[in-house]
Amino acid sequence: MSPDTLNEQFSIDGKLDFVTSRGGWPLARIDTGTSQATVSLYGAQVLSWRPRTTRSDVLFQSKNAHHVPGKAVKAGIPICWPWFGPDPEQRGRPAHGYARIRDWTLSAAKLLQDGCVQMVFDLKLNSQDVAGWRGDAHAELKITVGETLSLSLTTRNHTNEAMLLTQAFHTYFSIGDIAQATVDGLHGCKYIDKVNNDSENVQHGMITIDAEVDRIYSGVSDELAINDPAAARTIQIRSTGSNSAVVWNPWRDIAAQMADLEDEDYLRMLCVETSNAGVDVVSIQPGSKHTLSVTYEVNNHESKGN
Ligand code: TA6
Repeated sequence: MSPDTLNEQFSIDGKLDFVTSRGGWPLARIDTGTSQATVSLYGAQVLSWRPRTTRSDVLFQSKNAHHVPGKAVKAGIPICWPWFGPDPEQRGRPAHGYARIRDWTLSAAKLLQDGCVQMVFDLKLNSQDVAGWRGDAHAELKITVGETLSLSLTTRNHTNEAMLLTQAFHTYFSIGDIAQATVDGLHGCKYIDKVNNDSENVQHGMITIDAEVDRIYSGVSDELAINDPAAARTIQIRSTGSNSAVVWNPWRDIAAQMADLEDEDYLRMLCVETSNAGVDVVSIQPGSKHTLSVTYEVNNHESKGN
């Protein structure tokens, strides 16, 4: 659908309109009064979100991001679906699945009573769309923008067999200074350390980042937080439908090798991903569904002297 057609069907006066993105696909621009956001129809990907009360965007966008059909856009909240990580069957299919490299269909957009703008996106995937995939699934993603940002991803299994699903909101947070940032709420959780031959460890205290970090935590509670003193804010992450979380920062060497990151980006980004990953594999029975949800909320630190 072109931005013109989307504007005719879905625009909301002063709150939601559609333009053409850098990659040539439609981009939704949202302004609720309490926050501003952009959402790409390619990937149904929230690219930016900034509540009025906070000084900079909550989400990181790489200046070197690819804006090319078929490639993932390194920005905001890519959706990993229907698998997280490498192709589970090792057949050379894309890492993190297809959702982030497909055009989604916008099926609804509305202004809620509380002033939030909500958009609903759909993606259908079956064996005709994906060579060698025996699945037949429907993903529905509800994005609700306001003072907080919420995403809710429902997967329906239309096959006659159980569907094994791994997935993530692969959220790139913008960080003021990675050296001062911490991730709280994972104390006592087991994690698989991808940087260390997938060894199993237990988290003690909060996470600090001073080297490459690539971990899948299990037994995760439904509330995590990123404390970012340099940006004078804490980002609360509340989830449902998930027992795992991924924490990733590529650090210097890997960032330098990634074409879609600037060399210094590892100092200003951090992925904390609400997921079903690692041992947290979801089995969806025939005709059944699973919903993974997350809400982000920014708490600004009081400035000294207040
Ligand atoms: O979510 C962490 C991770 O799986 C890392 O292992 C790293 O490979 C990263 O994702 C890649 O993300 P990207 O957005 O570059 O595909």
